[in-house]
Amino acid sequence: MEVRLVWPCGMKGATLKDHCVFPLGLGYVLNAVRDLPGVACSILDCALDDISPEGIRTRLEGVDVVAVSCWGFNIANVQRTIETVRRHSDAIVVAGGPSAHLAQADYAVVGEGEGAFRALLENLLRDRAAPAPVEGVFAAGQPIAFPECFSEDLDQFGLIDYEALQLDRYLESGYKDWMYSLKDKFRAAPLMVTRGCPYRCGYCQGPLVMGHRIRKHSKEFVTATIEGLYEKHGIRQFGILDDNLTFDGGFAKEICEAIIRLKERTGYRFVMTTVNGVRVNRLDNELLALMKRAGWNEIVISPESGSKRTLRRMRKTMDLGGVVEKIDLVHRNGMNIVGNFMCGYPGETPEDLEQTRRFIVENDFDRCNVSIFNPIPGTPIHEELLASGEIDAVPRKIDYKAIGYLTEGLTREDLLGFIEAVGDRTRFREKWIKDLVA
Ligand code: B12
Ligand code: SF4
Repeated sequence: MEVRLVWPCGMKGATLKDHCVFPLGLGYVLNAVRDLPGVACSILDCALDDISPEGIRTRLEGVDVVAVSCWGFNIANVQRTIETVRRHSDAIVVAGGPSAHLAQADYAVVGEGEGAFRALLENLLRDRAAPAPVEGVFAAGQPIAFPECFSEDLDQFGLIDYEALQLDRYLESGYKDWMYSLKDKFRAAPLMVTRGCPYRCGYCQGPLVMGHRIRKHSKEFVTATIEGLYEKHGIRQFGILDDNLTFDGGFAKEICEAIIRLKERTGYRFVMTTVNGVRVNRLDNELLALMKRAGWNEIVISPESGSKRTLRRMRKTMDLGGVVEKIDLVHRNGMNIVGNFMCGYPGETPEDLEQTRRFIVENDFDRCNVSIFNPIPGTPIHEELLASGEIDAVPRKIDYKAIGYLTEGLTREDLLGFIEAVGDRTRFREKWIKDLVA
């Protein structure tokens, strides 16, 4: 059975440099099915090879299963890709990834993909027309729910094959990790250490895709990944993509210590990042000191709002006083601090925005990123807005820089005025950046 894992092109018109997401998830899925007898699986990267959703028609000969990765930002292209496949071949279409539930595929693999996709292929090999059901896989027309089953052993499918994912070509095409204080400086690659997040923020899909329980790769897996990337691809910046690396503070310290030992043993020099942010209440002096020694120079946190009322509505259990203390602690450990904030959350008023503005300008962030709230299908707040009739069910592109939703208490001018008032507050400590590149 010939299986093609498809990474669709992203935003039309944007270059990879502007809009580059590395298909790490497909690396995990590929590993999970590679050794399956009777299956030949490879990746078709439409973003890298500039293949339009219609252009895929010339790549379908002999392909039995087309399995597409769906995110909110590429959902329109996913849909066009699926239509092309249907017009030009009789391949079975499978959708996977965070927005799999929105695609009109024959089967949607919802949530973590490895085990479910492998089981689906096994069942298709036995009976192509009517494969036995698999938990987490939904046939067209079936009501979809995010599954609760997640694999415990993250190491089981082996190290990620960054060659198969064409990391070097991604780097040539402009792929970069998001280290705000040092953009474009080092060759970068992403990796995962943990999956899952115990929190339940109303706007976030993370725990729906990867569950609420934290599951971990071993220290050995992490250091072997870093060593391989350093030696084979010249990577000097490692971006940990986890939702919540520091939730288990003890484990996060063990990971830092393992990285420090690797550096001491090999003489390697590289930096570490956690672009999605770390949970602020889990940071203590010992962890921050270890992170600094392991290679972190910038800590990203996501308070999201300076208004207690908005934080309650977001179901974000965040103590703003604690954030202020941790900003100081990060600085005392010689690292820059970046804050992610959101505006336009349902129920917000100009007074909430003013509290957030004050929180940003009165505290010592080295940079703040402000996004505009957009409801992500499947998240608790999306379902709430849908039920109240405030939004419709039509899938829309998720773009945090555009006003795609406007809550009753705010005008467009309020939102744009807030963004302007917060302004570009980048002021990284030069000394720490110089230390880094010395
Ligand atoms: C890391 C990350 C990023 C990184 C991406 C880094 C990279 N890879 O290059 C960055 C910071 C760039 C990013 C950006 C954005 N992200 Co983001 N991101 C994540 C995060 C934390 C992890 C994603 C990841 O790489 N996981 C690692 C791999 C192993 O998992 P995976 O890709 O999900 O793949 C697994 C499954 O999804 C599935 N799978 C995936 N593809 C396929 C295909 C098939 C065929 C099958 C069977 C299975 C399958 O199996 C895989 C293995 O289990 C998730 C949250 C989460 N926990 O999922 C949010 C998340 C995916 N991001 C989200 C969003 C909204 C965005 C942005 C739109 C935000 C923005 N600022 O505009 C942008 C979009 C990208 C862009 N450039 O415009 C949403 C997605 C919602 C949606 N439905 O699309 C999530 C769920 C978080 C949230 N807010 O709820 N993101
Ligand atoms: S926003 Fe962060 S802390 Fe909240 S549920 Fe999502 S991953 Fe967890």
